[in-house]
Amino acid sequence: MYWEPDKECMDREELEQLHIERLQSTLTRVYAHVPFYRKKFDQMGITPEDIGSLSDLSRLPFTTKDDVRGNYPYGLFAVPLREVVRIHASSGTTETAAVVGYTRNDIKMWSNLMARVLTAGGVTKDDVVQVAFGYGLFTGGFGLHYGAERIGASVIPASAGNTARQIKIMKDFKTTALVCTPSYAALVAGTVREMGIPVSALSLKYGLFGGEPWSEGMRQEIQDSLGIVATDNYGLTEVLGPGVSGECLERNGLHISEDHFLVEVIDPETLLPVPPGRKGELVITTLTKEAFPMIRYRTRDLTRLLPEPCPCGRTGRRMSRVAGRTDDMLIIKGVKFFPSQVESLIFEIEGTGPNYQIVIDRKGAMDHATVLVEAAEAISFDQERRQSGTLAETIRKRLAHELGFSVDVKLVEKQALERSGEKGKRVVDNRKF
Ligand code: DLL
Repeated sequence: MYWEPDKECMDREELEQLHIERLQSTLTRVYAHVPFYRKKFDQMGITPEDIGSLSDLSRLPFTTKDDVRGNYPYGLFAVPLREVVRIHASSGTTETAAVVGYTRNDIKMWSNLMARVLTAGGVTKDDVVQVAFGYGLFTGGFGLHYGAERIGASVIPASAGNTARQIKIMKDFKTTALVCTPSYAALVAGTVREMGIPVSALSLKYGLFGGEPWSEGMRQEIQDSLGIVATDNYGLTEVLGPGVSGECLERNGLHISEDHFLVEVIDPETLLPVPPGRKGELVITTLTKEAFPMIRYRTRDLTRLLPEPCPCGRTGRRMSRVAGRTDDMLIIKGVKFFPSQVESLIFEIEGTGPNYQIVIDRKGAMDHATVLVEAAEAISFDQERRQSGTLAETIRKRLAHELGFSVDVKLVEKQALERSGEKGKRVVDNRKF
């Protein structure tokens, strides 16, 4: 089942023609309306007219997360604010977040691409879709909500959290499709079991999960415990939000909506394309976005393109599930952050040394983070015990406030933490994806 068969099953030759036309019009638009791009193109001595074929793509500059942050908040918008009907932002402190905008057409396009993903994952207008992603600056809630509504499904905007209530809603409202992060789905599955609710008491058929990495093993577990077919979907704020790619019921990789995105996979060291089918960093150029076009955005996500055709008949190439990142961004309980955010916060608190370590474990379905912080002075056990307890509590509260989820904090002796060479070892991730 397709949402837009003429687009999803488009002939590859026709698609390539569309690519070049849309690329040229995007380049013309950013050159005219985004000073950041005009300056970059001028410095490199290129104009939009120089890009006559797709093989010229590599002449264009990359755009990075730092470029987006450096233009905070609206510097990369290609339309005046009066044409922007929605603003979203990636997680992070306000200044480090990527702020993105959508015109009315962008929202329409986004809804359609989300409808493709949902349809590919089995959802029809007869479904009751429970969206358990956060609604807010995060793109997950609204993105999937609009897509499901576009299909004509009955949408429950449950938003994130309160698992027992989610399950009650799921049971009473006869939810047939659950939409959330895979780790939250695993938590829901575990809680359903703990509450002694038999799967037969639920009406669930499909799960559409994304926003963070997960494994094939985790898919099996969620599918078995909830009695559903679970598909993966991918996207990122800077490029659109969810809706860039999603699996069909074959569950063998995520179909990219290539009529809207031009994708490349590069070696993150040499920045050159990897041979077809090899793993590398995904780079995306948007082809139809009006408010926030992106040229060769380095996603930092590692994946590979799967060239073999899919039995479902879609011609959009597939990407393998995201297998990690080329930077140090962490995703815990669906929240994205960088160790540097933890570092600057610890740095501001008196009594802490400069060294810290984030230890991540998965207990059952749940991720759990412990932040070990070296004290500035030696902790003499008895005398300072109470004081160090207070310090750990202060750090814990500040981190919970900054990150939006709670972590354990343990104060350790000065120079107690492991180092690798000059640097402290900032992250110990014991999870398996
Ligand atoms: O997570 C958009 C999204 C929401 C996608 C809901 C799917 C479902 P950001 O918060 O900007 O946007 O985070 C984007 O999350 O670069 C990946 O590292 C990671 N990510 C997103 N989807 C997947 C996935 C949304 N299916 C960052 N598998 C991306 C692995 C994913 N990682």
